[in-house]
Amino acid sequence: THPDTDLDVYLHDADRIEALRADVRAGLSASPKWLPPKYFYDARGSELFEEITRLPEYYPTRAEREILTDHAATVARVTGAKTLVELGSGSSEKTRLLLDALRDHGTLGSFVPLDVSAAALHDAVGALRADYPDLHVRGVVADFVNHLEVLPDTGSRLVAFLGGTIGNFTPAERSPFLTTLRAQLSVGEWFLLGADLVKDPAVLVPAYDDAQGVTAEFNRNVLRVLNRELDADFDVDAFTHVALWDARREWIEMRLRAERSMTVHLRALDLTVPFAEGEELRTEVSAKFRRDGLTAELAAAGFTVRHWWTDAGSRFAVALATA
Ligand code: AVJ
Repeated sequence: THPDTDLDVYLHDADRIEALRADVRAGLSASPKWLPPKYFYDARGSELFEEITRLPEYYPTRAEREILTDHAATVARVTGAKTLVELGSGSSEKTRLLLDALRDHGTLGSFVPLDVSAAALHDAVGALRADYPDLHVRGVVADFVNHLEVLPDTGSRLVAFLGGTIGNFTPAERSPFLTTLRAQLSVGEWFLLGADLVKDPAVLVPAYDDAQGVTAEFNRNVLRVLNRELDADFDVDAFTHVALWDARREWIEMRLRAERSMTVHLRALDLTVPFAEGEELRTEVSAKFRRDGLTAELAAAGFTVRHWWTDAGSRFAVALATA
């Protein structure tokens, strides 16, 4: 465990490893095989993701930053939030646009970044405290799927869930997530949601299959995580990166394709996993949204969308909804 007095820890290393073991056993025993995307983000994976956000093909980060730059002041005025909670905060880089606007508006008292990574949070909290000396910053180490009930109740909250991470849920997972989040909030509190939009696959697919191969490295990194954490022997170079657009389900799927038949051992799980030549392991779903569909899903969970903003290219949307 990270010995850190700056953080409230709800997700302990023992729970994290137990969840990893259960998820990997379930996913690699299934047909077709799958792994949850949350295990991409070890130190190397987080660095690779930061690199992805700067790629010419990966538009979501820039599009969302454009929206927040244009509308953060409106978010501050409309919500008058005293507490900003950010789910899956990572480096909290774009969040500074919101913090600045809420500070200028004069209502903000505290910021609560919530993330599974204690290391990332520790660094983010340190930097934020230095840059926002009047702000109360408290990091929460938690999993936003399992620990929503630990959101601090300091009143007049704005919960931000940015970056399009909502797309990592399947539709069946989104509904309980949104309903649970809504149940934690009081009427009049706010939810700010960043979502990537359905668009031409000629734009979507390269965003997940860039020319420099950074996304391919990010994808393969999950096998390195399993090798380290579960004493596995994946031959990482024997897997190639696949990104495809599922037009019916309107999501991008990332997969790892076994280029030869092989048997992988995960010694910590006492699990042996055969791969056929050409077999594909699903590592991520990144769903893309339409305004009507997402507004209806939010309404079904008890949220009312008050604002819907897009970037100039209509590639990405930020919705501001009230409980
Ligand atoms: C962090 C989940 C929003 O789905 O676009 C980037 C992760 N995967 N490139 C996304 C990701 C491949 C990203 N999210």
